[in-house]
Amino acid sequence: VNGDVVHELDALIVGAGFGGVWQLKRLRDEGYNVKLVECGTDYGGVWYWNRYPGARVDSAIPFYEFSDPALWEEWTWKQRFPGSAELRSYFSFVADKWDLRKDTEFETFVSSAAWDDNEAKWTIHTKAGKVFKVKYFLLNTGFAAKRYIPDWKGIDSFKGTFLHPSYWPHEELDLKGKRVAIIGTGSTGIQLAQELSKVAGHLTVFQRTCNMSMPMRQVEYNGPKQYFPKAEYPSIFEHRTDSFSGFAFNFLPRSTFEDDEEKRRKTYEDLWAEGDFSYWLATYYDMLFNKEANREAYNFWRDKTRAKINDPKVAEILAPMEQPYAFGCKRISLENGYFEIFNQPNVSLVDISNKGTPITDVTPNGIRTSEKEHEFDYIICATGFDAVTGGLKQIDIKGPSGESLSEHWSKETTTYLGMSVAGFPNMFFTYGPQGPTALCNGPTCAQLQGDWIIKAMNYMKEKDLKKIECTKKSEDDYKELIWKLANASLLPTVNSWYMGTNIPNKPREPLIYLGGVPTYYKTLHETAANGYEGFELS
Ligand code: NA7
Repeated sequence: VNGDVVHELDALIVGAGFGGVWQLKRLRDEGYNVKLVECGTDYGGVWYWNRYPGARVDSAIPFYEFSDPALWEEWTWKQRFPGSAELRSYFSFVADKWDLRKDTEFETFVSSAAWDDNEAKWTIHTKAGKVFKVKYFLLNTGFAAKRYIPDWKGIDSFKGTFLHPSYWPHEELDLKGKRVAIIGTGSTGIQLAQELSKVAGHLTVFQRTCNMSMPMRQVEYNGPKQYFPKAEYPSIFEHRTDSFSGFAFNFLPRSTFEDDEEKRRKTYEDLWAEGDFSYWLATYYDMLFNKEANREAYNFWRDKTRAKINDPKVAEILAPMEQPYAFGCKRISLENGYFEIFNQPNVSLVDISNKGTPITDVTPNGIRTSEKEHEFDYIICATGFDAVTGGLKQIDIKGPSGESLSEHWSKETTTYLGMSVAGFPNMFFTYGPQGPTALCNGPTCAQLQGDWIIKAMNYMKEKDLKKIECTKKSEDDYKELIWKLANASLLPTVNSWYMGTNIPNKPREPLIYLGGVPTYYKTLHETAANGYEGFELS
């Protein structure tokens, strides 16, 4: 290609988080000539980038690790919900154990890819000018590869430090005694606020929408004993695909109002005490689908939460008396004392919703709202990501027609099975649009989808086929299914990254598959059993 050295491979994997690491290990075991490239300098995916104080996974162990016994028999976690640094150590352990480093290239950003129909291969270029020619292009860029910072006027004029948490510096940042602003109260904003409230001279949290965050109930381990005995792990991993969300728990088999008030209260109390995502994903099966059931869940959450907050005005912003949006239809976060920080004298809350005082611009000294200027040394912009599609669209990927993925998805996102796109042969992605992403945890998805992709590649090899591509019809039918599943739930009633509405002008559409892991798993299985139904193989 234009005289460059071309590296020929069976497959190029992009992204060294759970998805990419699993595929590298499995594909190599199956005898493929494969490389993994990653723009960071080490493994970990979101955990490589997210180093802000308090960064922590909110999926419990052992659901947030690989199911390979060679790993879990040896690896012992220190916490039920490990922090970012421990997760990076885990990735290093995995890389050594599976001997991944020799086939991984770091500091390698894939900038473009184009399909050559004559050769039935992808030509892939990196930013540094490296060229790969491969049969399969496997994207594991995750759902949070593209940061989002609103285009407020004046950001460049700010004299202090302005940063997005997923670009937190690798060296420690001394915020002791400083005036710190956090904008955004998603999982990141909440975790950060909990930690920074301990050190900042004054911390101001700017909230646009309240986060219906629930107690995490962290557990510390001082020895080999983990939350579940390791003897149970094989069965736990096997049964992940029986759970709607890929965990140990499932929705209750009864609806909210099948129980009388007393029984319902007891059920809520038990789920609340359990911590984890129980109150969200192990509750009555109709909670995400029925308005009244949802209101009941909200009211319990609201009362529990308000009881933690001293100032009724602050409580009204953090947990309004009147339900502001459907409970659980925006990503729920798990908290460790988040609401109590607002009882501290060094923490304040600013309501930047339309009912309050929205941010108008950033000034040399801080943040101006419709009410006044707030002065800061640090502004931490925890405003999230162009989630799910952003990481894929930022690569210039062109199929045989010359149309780019970004063009293909300009009006709406279409995929088949949340892993492939019509017009983009031999390209698969994991943890992306229209997969069980976000209501399922990363490693479960990485293994489930990764294994299916590898099975498809093996099938192609067995039958001596060159090209696999989903049809436009299967893409259209799948899109209809995605909407049907979403419309049966309350999800489309809420603005969130699940619906693409966190980014101005992004199409409003469900970006996640709401059928649950068991149905998704069954569909994948059936598709494969029927000779990759919905795909054209040639
Ligand atoms: P999220 O969950 O997308 O949260 C972003 C936060 O930033 C959220 O509170 C937003 O308020 C707020 N935001 C975004 N844009 C603006 C503007 N323009 N003005 C004011 N506030 C804004 O990102 P996170 O990084 O916290 O978490 C990402 C995922 O990581 C999370 O869902 C988990 O899966 C793990 P909004 O709610 O939109 O009103």
